[in-house]
Amino acid sequence: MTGTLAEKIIKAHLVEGRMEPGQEIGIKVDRVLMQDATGTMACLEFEALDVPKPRVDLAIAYVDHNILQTGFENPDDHRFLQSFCAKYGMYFSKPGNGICHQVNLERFSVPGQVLLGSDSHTPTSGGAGMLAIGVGGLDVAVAMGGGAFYFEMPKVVGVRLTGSLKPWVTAKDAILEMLRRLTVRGGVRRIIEYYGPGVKTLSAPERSTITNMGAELGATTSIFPSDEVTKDFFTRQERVQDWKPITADPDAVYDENMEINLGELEPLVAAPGSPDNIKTVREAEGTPIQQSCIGSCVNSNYRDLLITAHVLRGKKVHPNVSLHVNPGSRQVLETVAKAGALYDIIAAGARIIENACNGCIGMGSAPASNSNSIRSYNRNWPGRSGTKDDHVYLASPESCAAAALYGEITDPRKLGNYPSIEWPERFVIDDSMVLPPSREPEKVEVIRGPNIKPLPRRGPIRETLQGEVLIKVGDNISTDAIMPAGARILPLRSNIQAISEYVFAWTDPGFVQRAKEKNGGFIVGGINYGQGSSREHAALAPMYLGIKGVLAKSFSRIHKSNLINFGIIPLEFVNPDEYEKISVGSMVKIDYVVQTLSTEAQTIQGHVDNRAVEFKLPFTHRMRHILIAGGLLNYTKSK
Ligand code: MIC
Ligand code: SF4
Repeated sequence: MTGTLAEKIIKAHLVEGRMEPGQEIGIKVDRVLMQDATGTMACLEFEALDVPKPRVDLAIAYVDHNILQTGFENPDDHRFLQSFCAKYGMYFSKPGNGICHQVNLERFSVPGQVLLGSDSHTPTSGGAGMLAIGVGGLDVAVAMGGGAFYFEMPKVVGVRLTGSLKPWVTAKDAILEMLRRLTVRGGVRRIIEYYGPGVKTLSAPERSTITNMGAELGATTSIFPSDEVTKDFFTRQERVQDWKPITADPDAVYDENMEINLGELEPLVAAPGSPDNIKTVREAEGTPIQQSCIGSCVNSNYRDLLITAHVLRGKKVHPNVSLHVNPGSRQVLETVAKAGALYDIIAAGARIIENACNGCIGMGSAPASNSNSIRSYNRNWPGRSGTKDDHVYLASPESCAAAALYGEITDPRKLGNYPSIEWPERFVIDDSMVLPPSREPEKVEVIRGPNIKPLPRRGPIRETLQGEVLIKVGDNISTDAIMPAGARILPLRSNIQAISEYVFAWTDPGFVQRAKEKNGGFIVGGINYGQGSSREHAALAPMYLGIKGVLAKSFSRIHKSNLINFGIIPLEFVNPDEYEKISVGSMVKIDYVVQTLSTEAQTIQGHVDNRAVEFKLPFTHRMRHILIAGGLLNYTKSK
């Protein structure tokens, strides 16, 4: 593999390791981002590292998730973050300025640079040629402190794009097609790199729709080249000085190859349950819809809203449908308002929601019980919307707008002429809601509200790990299932003791009580355990409850790192059939843990109900020592 775009960027940032798939490498990070729901912890973690200010070119915290202010918790978090940023050399994007990924793409993406963000959709900036990776907050804190970011060198998958999208078929349909082909675990340990003649037919925001939802493939990141189309976007953002061209070498060799002819795609939907549950819109046509939501970090750019306005112009939303529109950023909202298109959306009867995550993470906009909601969002795991028996379909803004008008899933190609959307000559440029760090940090006091509790810590790992299996779950369990979000739980992100009461709340309401009674224990999972978000609370809260290890068939990348970062050992069965033999209440005992981790041993033998069971130890030298130290914070401090 030589000369892919991803490889070039990694090579230019490499500080340690060999760039061979599966080998651990360390890369220098140029920029970091955090959002409020993961950021308060990341800030507390940065504070614990005792580094006075960021050792990266730019560190920024956005407020976009914990937006509903139904009590003091969220505004206290906003105030904490604002004062923390002022004191510790970070930029702060105020609530109301927009969703981190959209704003970052607009104002802070830089082609060829490395971005690390404490949110799984950080790869959105990959649409502008950035190598942008989503990780847990602690990895961001360490990178911000000047540490390299360590990860397994992924395979690079080259996706050759040819042709161009037909009317009413969109970038969202292209990434849904990728999900149809690869499923939610097809991207694990892979970077998805797009190239080929079809690339130039997609604008930077459309490319970002595709790289954003690479997170749903489980990919480490996704990236597009930076070309004249990217330059055009940067020019309209009045940031052409930040632009530079960067592409793969013409003779680049990819580890794996795919091809998509954009001209052959048709409108698709992800049916309820999982983002890879793909059907054509034609197949789903006629499904009655009670709610339609257009927005979230994957599809809330200027183009998305202008198309929505075009579809709705002069018409009314169907009487049975509630249409929610959340623009991606204040820039999008202002530019759409200036273009007059906001009027069409309002006049049609849409509910304009704040420029933030909102319904995407169950922060409002929950659908009615047992009803169908079609959303231009990126995730539809059961219950994520805030309603337990939800039925969420994921589709393009075009398909969502069509459904809003007709009250049922409707092929948008029936809507007539497809408008050609002109980008504004200049977007509305106003960075006044991004506050720079204080020039007199010594005078700034970090303000902590009563819900902001100190970071819990775990001591070094024990030589013998033993306890009961407290829960057994299936394949593709998302972090939303492990540590649910939503309007009631999300405000507890700065208080681990309080939020730990909700671990597996919807999957198994007895879990927390059991964990407390048994003094901790083990979790058993299937394939791709912990897919989805970067939330380290899905490791931190189980750690608080005394979870010692997770035994699974395989793990998602970010969650596996988060478990290691908080001293919980992720163990894969050597023989996946062992999964069947384990049940809740099984006794697990693993001896010589430290001794074995101190060697390069690839397996460890444990006992489950006195039966010998082998587990893989696919850990690098560094991961072993993080585990022995009881987590990344202890490890980093000891260095
Ligand atoms: C999500 O989409 O699930 C989130 C909420 O943005 C998470 C981050 C979090 O849980 O705070 C993510 O994607 O990483
Ligand atoms: Fe926010 Fe949803 Fe994007 Fe996560 S996926 S960052 S909750 S808009």
